[in-house]
Amino acid sequence: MKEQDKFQEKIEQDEKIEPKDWMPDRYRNQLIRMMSQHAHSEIVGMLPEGNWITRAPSLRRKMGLLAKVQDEAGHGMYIYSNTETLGISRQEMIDQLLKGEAKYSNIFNYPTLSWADIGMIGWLVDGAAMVNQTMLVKTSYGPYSRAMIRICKEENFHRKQGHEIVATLANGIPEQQEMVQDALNRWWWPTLMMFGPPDSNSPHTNELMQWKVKRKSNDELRQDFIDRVIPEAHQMGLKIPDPDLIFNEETGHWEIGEIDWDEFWQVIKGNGPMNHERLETRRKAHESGRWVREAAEAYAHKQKLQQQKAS
Ligand code: BYC
Repeated sequence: MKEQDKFQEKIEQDEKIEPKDWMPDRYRNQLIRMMSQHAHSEIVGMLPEGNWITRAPSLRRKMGLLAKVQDEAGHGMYIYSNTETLGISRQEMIDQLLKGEAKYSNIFNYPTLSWADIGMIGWLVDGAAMVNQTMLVKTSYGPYSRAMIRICKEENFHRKQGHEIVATLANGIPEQQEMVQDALNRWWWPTLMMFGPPDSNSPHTNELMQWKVKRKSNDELRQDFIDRVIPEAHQMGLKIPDPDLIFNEETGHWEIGEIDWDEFWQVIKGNGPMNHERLETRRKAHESGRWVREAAEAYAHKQKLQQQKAS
């Protein structure tokens, strides 16, 4: 049986493709694109939240936020390692990010203006990420699928802590209620954009679904999220900032107004409110970590020499 046929049969039988298996170049490159973007999103995603660690309103909230940001770093490292199994080095991926050649999630190019934004990132953004990542647990590439199992467990915890922050503010004094509603107004539409462009304008979806890399399309996942999150918002007394929002009794689904796709394309092209600052921060962090990488390399080299001497 030809390699291509064996590969196709595995996909059809829902067997996982593993790093040493033969795979079409296009499958490999699509995964490198998608997984490296995912890893970069986890790393850049630490910045808007990290911004609030020193200003968290209590020790308990500070500890929760510190742990969450640390988890995101772990997810980034984990997915970079996973992507390395496809034949690209972590250094190459990081260089692409720092040169501004790689994409990362649109959502992290918006500022975190108040403490309520931290609740929104947990409840709304991690909630959206989880809908997408729960689907990716079933992706056809073995290492990515296994990474998603662990990451989803942590993301679920993040979502709960975000929900607790949002619910507390929504139940608070009028100023807190106003602050949390303002945060929802700013994060709602960019969060819906996280699922990617509409299916009719998504160049990669068809191919990725044929290979079972993606199991659901961008619009299907967006709808799953909308149907889940709107009742939660209403339960907390929050208003969805969409004058066209209606519940369709016949289909049982919420229907939203028009998403501003021009804004999405602008943000992912590098023209969002925080794109420049996010990349500058990453570049500085990379530069100031240089001595640590060099010291680790020198230490590893010394260890190797000592082992060679001893044997
Ligand atoms: N942002 O054909 P399409 C997190 C790009 S982080 C930016 O639909 P595809 C968290 C897309 O790359 C979670 N760009 O693509 C971390 C493509 O451009 P290129 C991050 C986007 O791959 C810290 C073009 O638009 N999750 O949870 O079929 C704190 C056409 O798109 C976006 C992942 O990365 C976007 N939102 O579908 C808190 C999940 N959407 O590459 C939380 C893994 C699209 O041709 N990725 N583009 O230049 C995926 O599931 C899929 O790649 C996407 C896009 C659904 C994102």
